[in-house]
Amino acid sequence: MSLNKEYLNKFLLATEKAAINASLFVGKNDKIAADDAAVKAMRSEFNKIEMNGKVVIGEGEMDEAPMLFIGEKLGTKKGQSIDIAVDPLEGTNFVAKGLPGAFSVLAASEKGNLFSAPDTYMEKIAIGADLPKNLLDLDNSVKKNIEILAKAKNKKTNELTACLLKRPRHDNIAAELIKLGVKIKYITDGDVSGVISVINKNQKVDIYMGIGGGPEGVLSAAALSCMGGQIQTRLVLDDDQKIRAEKLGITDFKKKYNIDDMVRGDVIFCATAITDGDLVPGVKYKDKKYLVSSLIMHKDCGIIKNVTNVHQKWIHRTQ
Ligand code: VTB
Repeated sequence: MSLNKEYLNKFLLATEKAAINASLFVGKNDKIAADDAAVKAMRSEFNKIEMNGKVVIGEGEMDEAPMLFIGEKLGTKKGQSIDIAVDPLEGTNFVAKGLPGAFSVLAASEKGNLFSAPDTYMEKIAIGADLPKNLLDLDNSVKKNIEILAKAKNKKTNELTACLLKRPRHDNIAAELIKLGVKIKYITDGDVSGVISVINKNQKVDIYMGIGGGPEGVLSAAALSCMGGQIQTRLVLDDDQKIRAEKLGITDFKKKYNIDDMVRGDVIFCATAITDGDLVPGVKYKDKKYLVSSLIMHKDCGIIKNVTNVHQKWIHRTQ
């Protein structure tokens, strides 16, 4: 069964309102207030939607986060049973510092169809559409993966571009890529859009590699599943995190998750920019109105498009 097509616009309102609320904190050097504003607006919109919603990827695990925690029930408790992955503010640093690349994002599926990953690190390797299924493997060396990809794309390795989060933990990967002549596009934060860049024709990125957030991994897998890209991931867990992962039903800590292990069936994906980004422009305030732009997708309806909507001056009052 597909998700009812009316859910797309309803979910879009949740990321739009979260983005508007977070935009009030752009450049104010207050990550926590910005995140809080986004979470509260998103939650309030979710609870107006006729659904039996449940957060499977959220702001933290139960007992750790006040809102939008994994397991939290959302909606009117009538209607379809839906699992929801949220990152109300992806790129808290970007908002705090007034930099491009922040957005509010969610993905929804029918109950049981999204991988509920703990809020830990995750290894990721992602590539675009029209390539043989499960082409690359996290257990291959960087060299082997790059050579396989170059062959499949009928390119030389020095014609490829890889996107990496700029972190010391990726210095080894970067050194290998440089040896192979692969161009590196570094990002400072925001690996959901880093992963999506492999499928965005304007960005000319061939592969995303490295360790980022687990929740962001599932959200980007949902986007790629609508657009035909591929991703393989593996959780990176210390002993405490293994206990948390077990609570979410994960028993094989070394499992490699291909896209079909993380996302099944129909998917709705909404990402609304807060500050300007590679996907869409950020929230603009003009003539007492907010102009908000989003990338929205509904897999079973074949919808992948950018939309811009206008909202009257609106602030979600928290109390
Ligand atoms: C990524 C990225 C996030 O954290 O998950 C990254 O998508 C990984 O964590 O935007 P470290 O910063 O600890 O490396 C963010 O950059 C911030 O949440």
